[in-house]
Amino acid sequence: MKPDDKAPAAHPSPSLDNALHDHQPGHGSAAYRTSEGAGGETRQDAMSQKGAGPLLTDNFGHTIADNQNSLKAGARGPTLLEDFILREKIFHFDHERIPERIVHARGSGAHGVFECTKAIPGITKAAIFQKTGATCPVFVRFSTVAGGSGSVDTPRDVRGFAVKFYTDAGNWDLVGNNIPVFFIQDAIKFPDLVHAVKMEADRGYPQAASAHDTFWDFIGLMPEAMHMIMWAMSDRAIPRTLRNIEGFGVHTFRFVNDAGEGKFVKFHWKPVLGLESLVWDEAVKIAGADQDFHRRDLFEAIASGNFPAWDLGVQVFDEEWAAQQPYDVLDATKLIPEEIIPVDIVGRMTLNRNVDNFFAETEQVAFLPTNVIPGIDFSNDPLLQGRLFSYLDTQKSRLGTTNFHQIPINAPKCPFHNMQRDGLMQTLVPTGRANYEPNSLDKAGEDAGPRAAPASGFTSFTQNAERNDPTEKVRVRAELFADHYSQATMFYLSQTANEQAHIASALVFELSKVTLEHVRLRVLSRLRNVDEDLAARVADGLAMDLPKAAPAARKAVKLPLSDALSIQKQAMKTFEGRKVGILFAEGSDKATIDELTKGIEAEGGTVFLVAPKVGGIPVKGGMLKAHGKLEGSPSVLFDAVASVLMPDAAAKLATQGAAVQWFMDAYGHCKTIAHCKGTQVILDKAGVFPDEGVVPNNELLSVGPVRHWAREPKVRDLA
Ligand code: HDE
Repeated sequence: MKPDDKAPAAHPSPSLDNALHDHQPGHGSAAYRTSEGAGGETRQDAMSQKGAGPLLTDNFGHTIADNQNSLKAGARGPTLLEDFILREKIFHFDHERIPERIVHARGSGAHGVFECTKAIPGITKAAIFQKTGATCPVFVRFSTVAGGSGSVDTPRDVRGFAVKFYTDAGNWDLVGNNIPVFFIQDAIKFPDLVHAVKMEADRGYPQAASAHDTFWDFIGLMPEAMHMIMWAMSDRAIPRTLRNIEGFGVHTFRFVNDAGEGKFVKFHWKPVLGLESLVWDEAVKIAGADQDFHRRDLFEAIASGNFPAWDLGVQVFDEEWAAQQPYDVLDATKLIPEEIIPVDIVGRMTLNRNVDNFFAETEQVAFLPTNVIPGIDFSNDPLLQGRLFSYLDTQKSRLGTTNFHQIPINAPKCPFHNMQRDGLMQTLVPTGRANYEPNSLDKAGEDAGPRAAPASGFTSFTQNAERNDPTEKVRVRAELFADHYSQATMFYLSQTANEQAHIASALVFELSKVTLEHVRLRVLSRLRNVDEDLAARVADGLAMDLPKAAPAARKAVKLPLSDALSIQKQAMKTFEGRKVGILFAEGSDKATIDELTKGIEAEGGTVFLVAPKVGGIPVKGGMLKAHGKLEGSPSVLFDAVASVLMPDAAAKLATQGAAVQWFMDAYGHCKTIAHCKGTQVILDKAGVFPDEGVVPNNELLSVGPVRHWAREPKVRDLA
């Protein structure tokens, strides 16, 4: 507040000189002048009053003279209704939010490019796969499923992986997840699934969590969910970054070639940086340390030129092969192991540009599984079939108008013409009279508008590759849909022993949050059908007796195991895309820090310097500024840590909870800890014992930012 003794100025006084009162260029060209108004309010007024630069206007172009004060009847009087400037500003603000997505509300988006790296014209006529080297722009939105748009990034949850390809033949949206199977087989159960997992209807919690009664109640009653539950309880559901997740189209789709021949296809995205996940304790701590951990990571990686990339792979198979499998390829709770049908890489997607505006792009992007291009078609998967109705519908409710395709992020980048007209928020101005067809207006010299193209337009695949009797109208599931356990068992047994322990522990954690005992028992009875040892471990973790196994609708079959299902079996020992936190303090040796940094950066990693103070502290060899303060930069934010400390600084830090916790967590999360001799006093206090991942600083590069899973039984009791 301004002191009272200053006379209220009728006009802003430009003479004040503190740091605020400067002349700065505006976003465009006009400079503005900062001054103080009568009440001490900061005014930033344009230097030019003539509209030479960006003058502040209302939405109808009227220049605004005062953006600090509303119009009042006297200095202490009521605000006047005629203040159209105030009213418009608040009116617009009041309507800034649109309904958030009913699922996948929290998401992060980015632009990129897709390049076809292997043309497959014999298999599909899809424009984007005709020529090796062909490219098209893409927009990707990653998401969590259960939480609201303001929830955290690291809950245990499925991640959405939705890609919009802006091809020359129109938009193709591949709206998938980071898990190749789904909870349910039939779209009619989707609203029930989502109601069950979202916060409970009466109490409004828990937010972004599946560990509660209603979810597990539903799951226990849906044996078909068991395979998906194995994935959801595995480390796949707590990814380290969005750059380290796989993506899957989930459903069986169809490729159609020029000759009209159809093949079934499953789509896969393989992250170039490899798969990586968090440990549960780390995911929980990150939720507190940085709610936006994944969103920030993606944004920063792209902003710094470390563009994340994924290879697009396809598993192509025909109906004869499908007919011989012990499961139904139309059943979205089943996958095709890649050891059986290899994933053929046909393209690469690179995300190279952040959004300019989160709302306009990430929030307003509208994905539609019905967006396919000639050469790509649907199968009769009953889950996919339901999605074909749902998404168009939801966009109307979210974006409010059938013209949502005109929003720039949704519009195709190829020309589009039709006779659809008008509607709420129409922004196009079609000319002429040809808003119907057939017409013969061209005979009178007028524009007759566009016409259908039977040869190149989209035609639906008509052969009965599903071997189905379309004359029968039935509400049933196909026979093989009844095997709910074979693939759940295959997934569980394909994991490393440590990953199996993570799954068992996740089940114990989630079921421990379930208050209804009969729900826990029912889930245990289903787990017995997946794996007896798993069921016993979970029961033991809950201190419960094992119930009888649930009856299975169809006898399970023994399937070969698949290494591709395990994250740990595919771990990459690379610094690329990984972040190392280096702790230093007063007196630390700058040369050592510089050398570590150089080595990590040379291998494509990034370094984040952590210190007790950020403003620059004296070190041996000069001054050094940290990127983050110790208390705000816990080690959960890094893939590996190092420390360079003088003994006296280390002794002081050993009394600080934040410093001790830094190493305790890195150790507990099985990360590589590189350190100097001076650090030992903190390591001792943190209970860090030597092992192959606790090394001197000069061994950091050779050990790499891998997790040392052999350590885990020493730091936590897993189920
Ligand atoms: Fe979705 N899903 N879904 N879904 N889904 C939506 O569309 C729906 C399903 C997926 O980043 C909604 O625009 C039904 C499977 C992603 O904008 C809605 C069924 C898979 C996204 C909808 C499914 C997905 C959505 C909510 C069962 C993996 C986020 C807002 C038949 C293959 C897209 C919206 C984005 C979003 C319906 C099942 C993936 C309501 C009815 C299976 C990645 O339309």
